[in-house]
Formats: sequence, C-alpha cells, structure tokens
Amino acid sequence: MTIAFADVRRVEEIIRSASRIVCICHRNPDGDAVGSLLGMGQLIEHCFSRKEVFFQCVDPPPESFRFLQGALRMRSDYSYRCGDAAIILDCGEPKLTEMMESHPMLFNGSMPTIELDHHPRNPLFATVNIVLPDAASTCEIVVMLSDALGWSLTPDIATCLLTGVFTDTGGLLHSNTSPAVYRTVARLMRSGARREEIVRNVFRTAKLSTLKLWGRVLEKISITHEGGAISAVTEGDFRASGADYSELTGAVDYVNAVPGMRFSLILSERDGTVKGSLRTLRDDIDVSAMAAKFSGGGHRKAAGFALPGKLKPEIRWKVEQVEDEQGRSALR
Ligand SMILES: [Mn+2]
Repeated sequence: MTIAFADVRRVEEIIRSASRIVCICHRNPDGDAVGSLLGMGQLIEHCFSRKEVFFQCVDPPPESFRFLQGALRMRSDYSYRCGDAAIILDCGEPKLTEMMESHPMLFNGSMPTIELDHHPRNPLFATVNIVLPDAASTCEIVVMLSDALGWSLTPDIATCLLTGVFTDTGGLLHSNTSPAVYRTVARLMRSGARREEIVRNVFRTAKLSTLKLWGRVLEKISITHEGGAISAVTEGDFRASGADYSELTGAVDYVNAVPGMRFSLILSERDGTVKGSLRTLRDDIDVSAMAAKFSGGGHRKAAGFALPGKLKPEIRWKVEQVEDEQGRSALR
C-alpha cells in the first residue's frame, strides 16, 4: 500500500500554488473525518505559515472529539475565492460533503481538488485522488502522505490523526487492524500523540443520553430469518433519550456481538431519512454489497445506506392457544 510518487508531487504542487486551502469532511463526521480534517489542515498550517486554512463540515464535530486541537474552528459556511484549493477527506462519494449544490466549483473541475479516502467504491471525483481501500482509515493515508512530503508532525496533529486510526478500527479491534495500522500508531506515538487523552475522551466517556439511547437499541434487538441481528431507533427514541444522531455511533458493535449472526443492522430515523448501519464479523459476508442494494456503500465488514422515508413500527404478537395437563385452555 503506497501513494504513487506522481500523486505526491501533484498534491505538493496544488498546495504550494494555493493561497487559501479548504479542508472538507463528510456530514455527521466521525473520528476519522474530524481527525483527518484537523490533521491535514493543521499540517499545512504548520509547514506553510503563510497559507490560510479553513475547516469545513456541514455538521459540527461530535462532543467527544472537541478536545482535539482545531475542533472549534470547524465551520459550515465556507465561501469560495480565487486561488483556493480544496482537500476532501474520508468522503466515499461527493454527495457526502452535502456541498454539491452549494459549491459546484468543488466538483466540476473549476478549482484544484485533492481527495484522500479509503472507501472501496470511491468514484474518484477530484483532480488528484489518493484512494487506498487497504488503508483502515483516512488518517492513515494522511500520515503516509505527510511522510512522503517530508512534513513534520506536532503532538497535537499526531493526536488528531491517531484519533481517526483508533475510531475507524474500533480501538484496534476491527478486522481492518493490519500491521500497517500498528506501524502508524507507533509512528504517531513517537511524534507525541496523546493516546490516553483519546482513550479517555472517545472510548471511556459516554453521556447519560448516549447510554439511554444505546439501552433502547439493545432492548429492541430482534433476530431475523436470514440470521441478522436487527434493531431500530425512531425519532421518538432520540427525543426520549435526549441523544443526538452522532451518539448512535458504536452501538452497532454491541448488536453485532450476538453469537452466530451473519450480520447486524441498526435502522435509525432522522429528518425524513432512514439510515442503515451494517456490520459483520464474517469473512464470507459482504455488507457493502447489501448496502449497495439500498444505494449505500462502505467496506466489506462495515457499511451503510440512507433512504428517504420513515420507520414503520411493526410489532407482531401471536396468540397461541394451548391446553394444560387438566385440559384447560390458556393463552400463552
Ligand atoms: Mn474513515
């Protein structure tokens, strides 16, 4: 897994020629999106003191990532000026930026764009596309690129990047945790990444509202004929628990813990959209193919989709009449 030399040079050229650089990550940003966005942008600031860098995302960073340096600089109101270049991070497809209508210049070739991503079916929509499906996280790619360019990392930047490496591997537990991931972790810790800070803020902190939401998710698990563990979260569940949408992240790994399942799925409802989050532990199941049937995508073992609509609760109760030893009928 390497970045082509020609791409490294093209990235260098685009960054060198731009006076303003906007870094963009996907909506509902996760740890890898926030980490790679802040890591990449602040690397540029650290290496080129004269460049202006913007951190753009249509949604604010989830609270658990606000301890990262630069997180409070994330905005949703970037406006294009001449001399700009864009770096798009962790976006498996352009629509995940939610900027296609508001900022067509990002997608029609009228400004130089660089895309750093690890989603396998990425349509390669930027001027330079560094898309490595074998990378466990986009942060891993940012580290490779930075090293190829001879840039230096600060402890704060290394902490941003290690956050994405940790979250996209589920704390180094998912099957995508390759030897390269451990090398990247070592590389970042040598640069001063504060591992304990990430563990405390991201993996060992859960708000009361999050725990209540997860309680609802776990309560509602059901097993399908196809061997799936499925749960669903309605808008009512979000309201009742006081949780916001980002707090659902991670719950699917618990649903996926049911032994013997082929896959797990959490359906969730927000603003007229039903989102599906799919996981599997099995090598012979490709959940990204399942997600693709609903116009979604992702990785073989972790994928998702979003469809316009609402969740319709369907509760089936069956009344079965049985007779006890005395021949009396009873309802069971
Ligand atoms: Mn990612």
